[in-house]
Amino acid sequence: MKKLNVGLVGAGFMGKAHVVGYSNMPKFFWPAPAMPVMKTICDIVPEIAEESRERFGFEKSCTDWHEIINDPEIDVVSVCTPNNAHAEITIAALKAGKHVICEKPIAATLEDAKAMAEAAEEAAQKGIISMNAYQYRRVPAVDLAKKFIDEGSIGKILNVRCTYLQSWSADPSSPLSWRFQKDIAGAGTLGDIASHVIDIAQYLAGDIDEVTGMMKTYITERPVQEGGVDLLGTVKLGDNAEKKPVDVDDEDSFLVKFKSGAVGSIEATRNAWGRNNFITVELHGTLGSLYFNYERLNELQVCFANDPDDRRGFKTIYTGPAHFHGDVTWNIPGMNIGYGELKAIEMYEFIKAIAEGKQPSTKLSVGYRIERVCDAVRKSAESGCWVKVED
Ligand code: SOE
Repeated sequence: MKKLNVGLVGAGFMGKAHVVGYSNMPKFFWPAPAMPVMKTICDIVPEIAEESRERFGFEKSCTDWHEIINDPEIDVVSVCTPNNAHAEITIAALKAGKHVICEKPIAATLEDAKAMAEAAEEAAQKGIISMNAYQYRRVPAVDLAKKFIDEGSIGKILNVRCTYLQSWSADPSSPLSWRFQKDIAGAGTLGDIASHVIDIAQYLAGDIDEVTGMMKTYITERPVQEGGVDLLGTVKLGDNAEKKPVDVDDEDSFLVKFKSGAVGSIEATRNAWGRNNFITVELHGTLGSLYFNYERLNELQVCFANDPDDRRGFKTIYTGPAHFHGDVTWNIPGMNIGYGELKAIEMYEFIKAIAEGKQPSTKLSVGYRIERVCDAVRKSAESGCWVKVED
């Protein structure tokens, strides 16, 4: 079986998620399209780099990502750094002939996103695969929703209502990590999580054409955090810690018009107590409705207009062996999958794309279009007007 040597940059939360994906992929998908080999892990903090090498089973560690790009033995690069480093690393890796999976949002600026999509296009001509890690469209229940839509089971889509609500930054004493700094993250909630539901909305209902919305920052300063670790609100730094300003959005609410004529809304916040990974998508069509909530990710609710009046209502389909990759995960319905299995599915799609020489569905141009939707939301929040998404 062909082996692919992996170089991973950024050993934080998403670095761990990629390792879980690579190492579990062959356990589910066998024979695997190719075998990922954990070759080199890079983190700018030397202790984290070395600890992660041991913990995640890499052969080597380093603190300078150029070592990975310049290593002829590396076939695949995982970019799991904060957003402002995505472009430089991804473009260098693609130019060096490596296949790349880059975390979302694609970049911290629209210019970087464009440059990355162009570099991906150029590399694709030479058979290089690249992918943006928008994994939630690969949840089996979301895949099933897509199937219902493509089969015409809910008719013409009229309305798409999405939310992505989390609570981890609701406490003002949680730290000012890079996720609250515009020069590193590019955006707050908009790039971090609204981007995920923009992806799902466009995947299910086609391109968004125009938006109008609001962006709001409630917690305008946070305690400074040392060390660069992505604490995601798990640590409270207390009232006496030095505070610095937050210069990104906490909350975004916007209305959308799709090219198809459908309309809808998207709301996102990381400050909603009680909502943890509350990704919801509800679609109403001329023949029925679909509803998905990630907090119950093994379920899809469906309602069909043609059911008799006295029987019509939402019913719940539990995903399992009969659904997307369910034949290889767990073979009894109701055993369910979670975030770890989802990352294995994502890595399967990536490694299969490399083995077959076909770009995956979330190629970098998809990430670039999501950025253009985000840019339109930003402009609309400033002007108070409807803004067209750049084509
Ligand atoms: C934090 O909001 C975060 O880790 C996001 O960055 C991820 O994209 C999301 O999947 C989970 O939450």
